[in-house]
Amino acid sequence: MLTMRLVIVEREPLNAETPPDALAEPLTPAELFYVRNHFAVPRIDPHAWRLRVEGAVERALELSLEDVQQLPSRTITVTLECAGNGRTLLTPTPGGTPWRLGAVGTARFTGAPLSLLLDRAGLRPEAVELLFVGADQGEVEPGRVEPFARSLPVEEARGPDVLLAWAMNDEPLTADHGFPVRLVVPGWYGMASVKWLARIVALEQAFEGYFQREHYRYVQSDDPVEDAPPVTRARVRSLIVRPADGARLPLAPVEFSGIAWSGYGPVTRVEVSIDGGASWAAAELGADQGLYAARPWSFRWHPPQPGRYTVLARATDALGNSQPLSPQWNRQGYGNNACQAIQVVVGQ
Ligand code: MTE
Ligand code: MO
Repeated sequence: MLTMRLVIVEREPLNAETPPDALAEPLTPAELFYVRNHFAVPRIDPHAWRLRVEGAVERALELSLEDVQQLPSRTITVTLECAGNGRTLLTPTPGGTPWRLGAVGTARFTGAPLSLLLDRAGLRPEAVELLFVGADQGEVEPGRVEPFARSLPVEEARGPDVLLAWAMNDEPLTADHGFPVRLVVPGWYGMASVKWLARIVALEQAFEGYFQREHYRYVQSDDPVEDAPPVTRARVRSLIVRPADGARLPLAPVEFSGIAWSGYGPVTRVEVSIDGGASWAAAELGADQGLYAARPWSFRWHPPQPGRYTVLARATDALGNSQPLSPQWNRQGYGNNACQAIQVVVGQ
């Protein structure tokens, strides 16, 4: 058996992709699940760790890990994708972590619904956003040190599926994935799921931190960054997992397989093109692991003759969102959900 490893993109801080073969499995083991760290991983003593809930609330709270684990919990299978996944396929390639297509993974996350905690704290009507502050921090610009922190509008934060997760695939979170507790915001690109959660603050105004105002925005050309639309839910996307790009195949029936997901609703259709996008045929959808989990798909193909073929996959979700054939460029390189194209060579 092949020993799979993360595909390292940057060493310090660690940024690494899920290996392609691991994406063929319904769940990605934590050791193979992509890692996206902006700063050094904070070392947290679980006994000393406390989660504070404060700001525009009736009762500020301070919870130990045990307190969080004693709240009623839910387990949800969630596909998490980094908003920068596929950035290197944009031309010109924007700056930022040079992700190819492996900044995505699927895991079972267990934790307390955030809404429970918000009810206990008693959100005041003035609250407009919830801010989630990580225990990691660093210099974001010369002389400006900030933690990784992101906010959500109150309605989103109150959603029943937003979790304060303390387990991933039924094990405690690993250091890289946010031990001891992280936020998991199903359906949203990964940046919303703040790791190493330290504080939750109910805000009366929109948060203006670096990772909210100056990053995670779909900026076109010269728009001021802070006016550009924010990156939120994951755009519908499919990946071709097998065969691999560049594979040489015999002149015999072959099965293409992959996964498809959308942060806007269930995937309802995956189509495959073997002629570079001129014609499309429906793929078969595999087992449904829930609303937020990537859906496997497969497509059997009888190559008509030897040659080089460009194979594409295209997913559509219940809202009718579908993948574009060519990427939609933006300055920070987010949300590239263009159809993946692979080449296969069919021999005699
Ligand atoms: N939370 C903290 N505290 N620090 C971070 O750097 N990165 C975010 C998010 N939460 C980040 C964070 C981004 S951009 C992504 S894509 C996901 O975590 C990645 O989660 P993972 O490393 O568990 O795959
Ligand atoms: Mo990300």
